[in-house]
Amino acid sequence: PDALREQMLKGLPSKTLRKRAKQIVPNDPETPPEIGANSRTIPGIITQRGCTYAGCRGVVIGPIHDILHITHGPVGCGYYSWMTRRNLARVPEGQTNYMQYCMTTDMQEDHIVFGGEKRLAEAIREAYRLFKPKAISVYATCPVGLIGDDIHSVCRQAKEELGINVFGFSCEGYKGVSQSAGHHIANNGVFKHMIGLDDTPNDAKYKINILGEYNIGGDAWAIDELLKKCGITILATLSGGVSYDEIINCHQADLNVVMCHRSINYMAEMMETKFGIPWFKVNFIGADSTAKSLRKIAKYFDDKELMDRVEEVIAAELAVLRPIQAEIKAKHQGKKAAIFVGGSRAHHYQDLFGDIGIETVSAGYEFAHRDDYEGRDVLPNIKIDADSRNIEELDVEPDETRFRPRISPEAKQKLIDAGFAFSDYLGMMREMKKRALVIDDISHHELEHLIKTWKPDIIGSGIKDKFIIEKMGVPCKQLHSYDYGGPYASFAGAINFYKEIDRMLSTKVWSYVVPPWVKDRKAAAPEAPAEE
Ligand code: CFM
Ligand code: HCA
Repeated sequence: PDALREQMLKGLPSKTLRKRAKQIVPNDPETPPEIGANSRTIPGIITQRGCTYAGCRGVVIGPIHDILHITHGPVGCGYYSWMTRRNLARVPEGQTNYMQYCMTTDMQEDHIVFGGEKRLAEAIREAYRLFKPKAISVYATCPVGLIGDDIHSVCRQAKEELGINVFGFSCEGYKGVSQSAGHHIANNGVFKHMIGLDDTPNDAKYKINILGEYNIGGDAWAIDELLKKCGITILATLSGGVSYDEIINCHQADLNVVMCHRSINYMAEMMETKFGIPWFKVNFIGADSTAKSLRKIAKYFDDKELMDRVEEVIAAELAVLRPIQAEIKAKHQGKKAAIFVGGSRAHHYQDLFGDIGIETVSAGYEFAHRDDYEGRDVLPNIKIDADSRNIEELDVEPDETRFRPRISPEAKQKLIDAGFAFSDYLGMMREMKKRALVIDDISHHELEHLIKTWKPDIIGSGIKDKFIIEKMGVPCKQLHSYDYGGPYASFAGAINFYKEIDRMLSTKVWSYVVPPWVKDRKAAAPEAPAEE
C-alpha cells in the first residue's frame, strides 16, 4: 500500500499533497490510524461528493412521502433532487405520493435582486390549495442564503395562516463541506418540528425505530418483513418508506437501532437525551451481520420468548441462504473488491462481499467523519473547524414529563458487562485487514492508480465513476442505486446480492474491454475473440 499511495500522491502541488496524504492511510485494525476526513475538497480534484442541500432534502427528509417538499431556489436544484435517489415508497390507496412531484419556487434573476420571500409565501399557498398536505417543508438553496431570504419566518407565517405544520431548513448547498452537513441540519429540523408531536401510546410488545435506513431498492421493506417474523414492531424507519404520522409518534419506541451512523447519529443521541430511548448500532447488510443484529435486539429486550423466536427465524432463513452462498462463494473465493461509497456503505458492504469470499483490499467514504473510520472513541479528539462550527448543535434536555428510561441502570450495566455496546460505533477500520488502503473522498486520479496497480475484481461505487471503472475493464456495482436492483438488506436481500455479483463477475463482457493504457487487445484480454 505504501508504493501505491506514493503513486497516487506523486506530482501533486505541495499543499494539496500534504492534505491528500492525510486522507490516504494504510490500515491497522488494532490501533486505527488517524485519517483526514470531513474537510473541504480541494478545487480541481474530481470528487464524488454532493452538497449540503442534497444531504438534507435528498437524503434525510426527501423519503417522507406525505410531506410536501418545496425547494426554494433556481429550478436546477429542484430538478436534480427529483426522483434521482432510489428511496422507494408505498403510498396507501387514496393518498398522494408527493415524492413524484418536483416542487420549486423556480427563482429568477429578479427574485435574486429583490428577494424571494414573497415568491416562497405564494408557492406555499399555491401548493396547499392544490394538495392540502398535512405538512410542508421548505429547503434553502445556495442563492437563498446569499441574498438572505428568511425562510423560517415565511414558514412560521404560513403555519399560522394554513393551520398545518410548515417548517424550513437552512441547508444551502455551500453550508458544509459535503452532504454530511445536510444530514445534521435535517436531523435538527426533524427533531424540532416533528419528533414528539403525537403522544398516542402504542402497546406493541417489542417496539423499535430503525434510524439511518432509507429504503433504497426496498431495503427497509426487507428489514421490516424480517423483524415482523420475529415479532418485533417497527414504529418508524427514519427515513425510508415512512409517513409523517409515524415519525411524530416514534418517540413511543423502547429502542432505536442505527443502520447508517453517519447520517443519523445526531437523532439517536437527541432522542436518548430527551426521551430516554437507548440506541445501538446494527447492520442488516450481510447474512452474519443480520443474524448478529437480530440477536442483539433480542438480548436487549431480555425475553426468552423473543430470543427463541429470533433463533428460529435465523435458522429458517439460513437454511435457505447457506447453500446458495456456498455455491457462489466456491466460484469467487479469493477475489478482491474495493468500495468507495457515501458514509456507511463502504463499511457495511464489506460484510456482504465477505460472505462470498471476496476480500475488500481498499475502501473509503465520500464524506464520513473520523468516527466512522476510527470509531466513536475518537470523538473527543476531533478538531472542530470553522466548517463544522457553522452547523447548529441543538441544546437538548430531558423532557420534563416524557423522559422515561427504557431499561434500568442495573439491567443496562449487566448487558455492558457482558460485552454489549450502547451508543457506540467501532468504525470501518477495526473490521478491515491490516495494510488495506483506506482512502477518504477518493479522486478519479487515485482510483485509476488503484485499478492499474491492484486490479480489483470488482468495485462498489456510484454513478459518477461507474463508467470510468468499467471502461477500464473492471465491473462496478453501484452501491447507492444498486443499479436499479435490490433489496440487498436482510437474508433475502443478501441472496439477491450474491446472485447479482456472481452474474457480474461471470459475464465474459469484461474480457472485451481494452483498458486505455493497453494497446494490444489480445495481450490485454487473451480470452477475447479476435477482431472479425
Ligand atoms: Fe447513509 Fe445512505 Fe450512506 Fe448517506 Fe448518500 Fe445513500 Fe450513500 Mo448515496 S444516508 S451515508 S448520504 S447509507 S444517498 S442511502 S447511498 S451516499 S453510503
Ligand atoms: C447524493 C445521492 C447519491 C448519489 C449516488 C451516486 C445517491 O449524494 O446526493 O453518486 O451514484 O445515493 O443517490 O448518494
